[in-house]
Order: sequence, then structure tokens, then C-alpha cells
Amino acid sequence: MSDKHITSSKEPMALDLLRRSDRDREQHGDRIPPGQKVTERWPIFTYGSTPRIDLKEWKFIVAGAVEEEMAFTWEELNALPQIAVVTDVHCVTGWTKLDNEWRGVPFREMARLVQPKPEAQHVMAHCYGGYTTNIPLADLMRDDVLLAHTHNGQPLAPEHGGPLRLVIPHLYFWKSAKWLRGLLFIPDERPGFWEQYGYHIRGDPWKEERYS
Ligand SMILES: Nc1nc2c(c(=O)[nH]1)N[C@H]1C(S)=C(S)[C@@H](COP(=O)(O)O)O[C@H]1N2
Ligand SMILES: [Mo]
Repeated sequence: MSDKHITSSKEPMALDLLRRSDRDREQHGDRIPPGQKVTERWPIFTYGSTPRIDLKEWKFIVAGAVEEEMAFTWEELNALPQIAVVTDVHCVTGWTKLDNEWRGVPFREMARLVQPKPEAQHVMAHCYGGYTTNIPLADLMRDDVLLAHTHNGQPLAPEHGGPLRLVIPHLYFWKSAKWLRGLLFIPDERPGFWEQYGYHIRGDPWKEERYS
């Protein structure tokens, strides 16, 4: 295809990005959601600064509409069953990072322990530093959703959410809360931090649910 007619556009940058996106989709087939470009490096996206977390003080809390509210120390969390999954990451700002190996506790295991009540339909993830994000419970009850502490064999770096982050591969990456501190099970859908500022309430990259 000849690009001559579009290189004269007033928006060459935007068109260049679209072409790169098309090329990535040709190379990787339907692994790349629409409008995404593959990046080799791993960008850091944080609102505010990286919180300092002492593992001795670290606690993870699960509360709300559950039969059994629970709190875990770092040792207790690590004593739970662990899985490894390899997933792609899709950020709403347009980058996709392929083949990330995550290790940690499957969300389903956490749900088995706390037993969500029938009215629990959504979860608010709460983070050290104050960030929140909302997720439908159904989106968390998947085999590849986990509370991850390891990425590609290395402990998760502080700027990428260590010691523990949520990983929800099939939703945009803003849902994968870094520095996870707790999960609150709730009946109704409520917007988290970015969702209040206009990000989509669910965020499915395959449907390009970027903004609401
Ligand atoms: N606690 C917390 N979690 C967060 C964020 C944040 O600012 N604070 N940013 C989100 C956004 S917008 C993205 S794209 C990913 C970025 O993760 P990374 O910095 O490891 O690439 O984390 C998500 N989780
Ligand atoms: Mo993001």
C-alpha cells in the first residue's frame, strides 16, 4: 500500500502510530488488540510516587461481602498455593508487552478461602499509596488472574508494584493494581481512581473499552 497521500497529513505522528499498530497486528496476528503497539521495554506507569513498603509491616486484607474476612502477613501469603502464568499486558495508552511470566497466588484460591457472599458482584482493589480500581468479580474468577510477586523469575520491582500486584490479563493494565493492600468485595459497581476520571468502567482491550 502506498502511504504517499497520508504522509502529507497534518498528523504524521498519529498516522505513524497507526501504521506501527497495523504492522504489529500483521506480525503477531490476533494477539494484539486494536490500536495497540508492541514494546520490548517495560514502561512504568504510576500516578504519584512509588510507596515504600516494609515487608515486616506489610499486610494483605480481604473484606466486605465475604463469609470470612482475612488478613495475611507476607509469610502467610507466600505459604498459599502458587501458580505461574504467561500473559500479555495491554496498557490503555497504547503499548502492549508480550510474554510476561507472573508467579503468585491465584485469585480463585483467595476466593475459595474467603467465600464471597451471593451479593458480592464486584471487587474494589485498594493499594498502598491510595490508588483504587474496580473489577467485576466474574472478571477475577478466571484461571489466569493472580496476586503476583514475581515477574520473569525476579521479585517484582518496587516501581512495578512489588511486593504484590494484581494481574488481570484480559483487561487493560490499569486494572492490575500495584502495591496491592486489600480487596473489598461489594454488591454494586463503583468507580475506582481512573474510572472516576473517565476511564472505562470495565476496560476490555479487545473491545477498546478505553474511556467512558
Ligand atoms: N497502585 C497503583 N497501581 C497501578 C497504577 C498506579 O498508578 N498505582 N497505574 C496503573 C496503570 S495506568 C498501569 S498502565 C499499570 C502500569 O504498571 P507498570 O508500571 O508495572 O507498567 O499499573 C496500574 N496499576
Ligand atoms: Mo495505564
